Amino acid sequence: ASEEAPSTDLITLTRHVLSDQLRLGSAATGDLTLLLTAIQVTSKFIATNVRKARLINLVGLAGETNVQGEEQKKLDVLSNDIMVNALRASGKTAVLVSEELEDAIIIEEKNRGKYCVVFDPLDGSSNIDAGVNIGTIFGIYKVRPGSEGSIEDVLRPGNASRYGSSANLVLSTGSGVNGYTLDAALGEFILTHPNITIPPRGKIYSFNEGNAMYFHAPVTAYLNSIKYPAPPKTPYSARYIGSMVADVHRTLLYGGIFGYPNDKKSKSGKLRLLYEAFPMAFLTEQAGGIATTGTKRILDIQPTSIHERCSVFLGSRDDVSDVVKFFKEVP
Ligand code: AHM
Ligand code: MG
Repeated sequence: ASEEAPSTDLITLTRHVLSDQLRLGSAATGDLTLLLTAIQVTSKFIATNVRKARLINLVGLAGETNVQGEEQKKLDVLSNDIMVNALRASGKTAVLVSEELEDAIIIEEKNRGKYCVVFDPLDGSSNIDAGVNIGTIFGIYKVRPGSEGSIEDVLRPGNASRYGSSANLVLSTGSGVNGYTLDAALGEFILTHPNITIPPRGKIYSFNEGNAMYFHAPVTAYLNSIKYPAPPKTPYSARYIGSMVADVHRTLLYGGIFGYPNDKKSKSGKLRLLYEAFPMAFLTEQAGGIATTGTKRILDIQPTSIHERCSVFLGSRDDVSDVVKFFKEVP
């Protein structure tokens, strides 16, 4: 067997973002790099807490309080606190919107920077106890010129936001998508999946079909078309984890389609526009795919409130185009 010498030239996330900024010749102040450093630390901190919590759950019979006598916080609340504390302390943020918090946080003047961060601190939390992949989703906006930080800075179409990400850190700074894997020994995210590109067509569909009886006609017709195709075509495979971070991650790498449509019961769908649909739509488009509500490009939606929801179909160009066709043709 051939033995490869270990690489002595690691491309860490920080190095990669810095070189990207130099390459683009942007007036790099280092602010974005510092903000991303803070976000990386939160990802590591949240990841260790998720692992610890699994162990704590095993000894959970001892009671619901830890050794210090403090009540265990639910992991999603804990993750939210980790994000808020780190982002505020970074000095680079002006507005924070979290799935866990009813209201946006406007950062006080002494800590204020020029970025707004929208995030879902621990997406897929219904999967925590099963040890299934969960992760953080975030989007970063610059405050509008002259603004001191207000909700209006984040109530902007998704293409005004610049970056989005998730579990095995996947990041786009607006010129393609890169995947980084945490090297636990080094404590660094290492570039392992440069320039992720979604295959133009896949063989996988990812929907919660438990909602099928509520689906609108175009969605039902589309799903039937991939499950009962006219020969010689063969049916698609179903894969649905129920963690958007994991389902979208797979879709980016393998192709196919992920969908969480609105339906007769959930009139606006389930996923949140600002910190679920926008970041994932951004990553998808940057990787060469499409993200739509079925009738409209997700990144073009003008949000009107911070927690609003929207219908989502995203993934391979040809697969998502098929859904759009069904929306045009099926009444
Ligand atoms: P959450 O933010 O409360 O975890 O909900 C969002 C999650 C997504 O990760 C996932 O795509 C979806 O909800 C799954 O919903 P369902 O359980 O209805 O299939
Ligand atoms: Mg979520």
